[in-house]
Amino acid sequence: MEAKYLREAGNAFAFAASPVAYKRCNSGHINDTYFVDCGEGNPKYVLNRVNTEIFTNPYELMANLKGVCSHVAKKIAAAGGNPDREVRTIIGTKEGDDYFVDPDGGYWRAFLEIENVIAYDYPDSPELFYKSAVAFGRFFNQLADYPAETLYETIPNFHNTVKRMNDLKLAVEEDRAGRASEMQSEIEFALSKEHLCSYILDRVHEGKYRVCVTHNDTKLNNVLMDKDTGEGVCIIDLDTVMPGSVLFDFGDAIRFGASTAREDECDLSKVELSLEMFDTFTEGFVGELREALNEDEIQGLPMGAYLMTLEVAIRFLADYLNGDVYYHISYPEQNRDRARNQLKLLSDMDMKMEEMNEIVRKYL
Ligand code: GN1
Ligand code: MG
Repeated sequence: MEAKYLREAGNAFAFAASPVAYKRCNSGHINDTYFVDCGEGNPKYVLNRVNTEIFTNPYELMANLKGVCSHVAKKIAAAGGNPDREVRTIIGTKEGDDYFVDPDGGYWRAFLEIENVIAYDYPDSPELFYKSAVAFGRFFNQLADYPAETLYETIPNFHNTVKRMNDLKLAVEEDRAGRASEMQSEIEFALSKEHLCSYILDRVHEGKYRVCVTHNDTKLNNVLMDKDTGEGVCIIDLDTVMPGSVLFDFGDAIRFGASTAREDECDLSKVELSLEMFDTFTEGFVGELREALNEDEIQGLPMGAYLMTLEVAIRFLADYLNGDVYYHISYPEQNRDRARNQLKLLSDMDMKMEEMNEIVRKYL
């Protein structure tokens, strides 16, 4: 179904011509996204309604986005690249505002669409996954000298796995949707990992892992890849760019792209960690970040993958218990299925930890 005020929003922005068609983008669990066609010969655009239940301060969000995009655009221009293609270009409204605010209080923003690219929900080949690693690594490098302290925390404690575990415990206790008994074994398994939740945060506090500007949502479908060459062109979905550890970005990318199945695959026998994909991504990522990573961080990469998988698993599980208040779902049990999927991946990682450590040692 088309969102209310989609057309009003489309007409509010300073596009090259009036929109003639809209197409909904179905990936993304948080914001609503539409592709906007402004007719033959005109640039295309992306319209995005921000989920302000989750991103509660759209102005801080925009300040982060503008700062990060213009920083990256300068780096791209200096390297002889094309900033219109290699970083998000924000388009303002005809009135010169960042957002069109609809009568229901919906916050709409717009970007230039990047053409001849594709976002994969699943890596078709190790080469493709390797290229995504290089693209995420490059993005991290482009932001290495960004003043992290000027970024707003768009979602506080986003990768605080300890807090995420406490949120799960609260969800179990409250059992708002009456689903806790059905999920007993999943809850027990998740809780048995509680002692690991502070692994990254402890090392950040000890100064072993540095705090850098990180993307924090490095799913494969957040890299736009060139349709012809397969190269990573542009990193998108910059709403959670915040200070963090590089392990977050490595880990979340592995969780998503090195699984042998999609994130909501229900046949759990299909869900495993692919060590080949893990190896490929590590090679691309560490290769790109050779200068940026210290030895502790490289050694910690497998734990990054493990904890990001645990974290997303417990977030899906908590959302299912809370009655699906956070993630978009397309059928009632989807958060349950996602949680089971991620927990299966986690239990497979339990068995492959030594192999992951061995792979990482090759790149030290
Ligand atoms: C959400 O919006 P999307 O689909 O890129 C979530 C991520 C989760 C991911 C799980 C702001 O990302 O943290 O890892 O779903 N984003 C937010 O697929 O919560
Ligand atoms: Mg996202």
